[in-house]
Amino acid sequence: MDIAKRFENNPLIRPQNLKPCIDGMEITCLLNPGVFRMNGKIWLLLRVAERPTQIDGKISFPINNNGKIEVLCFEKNDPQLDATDPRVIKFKGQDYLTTMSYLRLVCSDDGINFYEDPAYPPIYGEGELEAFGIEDCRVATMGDGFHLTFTEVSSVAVGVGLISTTNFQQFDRKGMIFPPHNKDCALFEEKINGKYYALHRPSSPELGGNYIWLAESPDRLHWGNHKCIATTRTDSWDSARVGAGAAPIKTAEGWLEIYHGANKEHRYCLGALLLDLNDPSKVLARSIEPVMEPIAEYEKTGFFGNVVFTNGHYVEGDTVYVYYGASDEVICGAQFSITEILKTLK
Ligand code: MAN
Repeated sequence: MDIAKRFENNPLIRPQNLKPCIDGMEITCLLNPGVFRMNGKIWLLLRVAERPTQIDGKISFPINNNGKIEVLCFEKNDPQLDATDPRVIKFKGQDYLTTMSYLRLVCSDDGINFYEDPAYPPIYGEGELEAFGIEDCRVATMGDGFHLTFTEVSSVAVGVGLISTTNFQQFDRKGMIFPPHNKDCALFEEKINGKYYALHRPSSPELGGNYIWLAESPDRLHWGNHKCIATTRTDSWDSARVGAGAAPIKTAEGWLEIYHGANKEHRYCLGALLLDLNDPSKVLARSIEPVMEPIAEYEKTGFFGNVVFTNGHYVEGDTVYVYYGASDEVICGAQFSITEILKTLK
């Protein structure tokens, strides 16, 4: 059952509403924003995916080669090219992304109308491990600042990077904290029994799958005591992959985590998990049916249709304002009652 109340103004931001940041590129997709509050405003840290305007018969995309943007270009009819997925291509056995993503801030006084503030620079991938870009950034707001966990993509890996900042103007890059293959990392916004906790999503293709794991750390850099807390479910909406959304929400009944699940057809929905407050490796309840499905037109068609994907929200009383990427192309918002989500869990 879909219990999301979508914003009437959806989509809130489309690719054509922003100017590309990389010379010679266009914005192809806006996706999956991190969300936080700062200076009395609501901020989205957008994932912006750029590439050159496409020419018939060719596929071209940027990569970051040691700080220099290079464009790779392949012939579409090359027998060595597999371009069946709009997001990723394979050429001569090597995988590439069709766009390069970086992170970009927009802010708002009402949570609906967003604008850019030139005082806040975009965050680009840096170094070899981010050569194909950085994606899907979660922002954990804690006593000592904002902690950003995001996907670092390159020819050697998909892993999780960490950046800490207090002002979104100076950034402390901590490097890769969860090695490949890993993504969808959400930090808990407070310590539990003296330790930091994170949800993360390693992939184990030969045995196991794309499951949500929990880890603990003394310093947010070194992670251990990993435990698998949620697997995919056969014949379900979340049969192929599951991954954490934004930071778990603390409720009287437990930590509420809104997560994404997809089936073999790559249809992405949202569901929820309830974790024990004192020991978040204990799953108290989980959605049987999704709490949100791609049913609006802008969620069904776009760059990659049938996708609702979230990794950012803010909470006000019983309401969680969820920002999400629809069809891997536009930024949207929806609100949920936390009580209502909790009631649906089994
Ligand atoms: C998947 C999708 C893409 C993403 C790549 C690399 O294919 O989530 O959007 O670019 O992984 O992370």
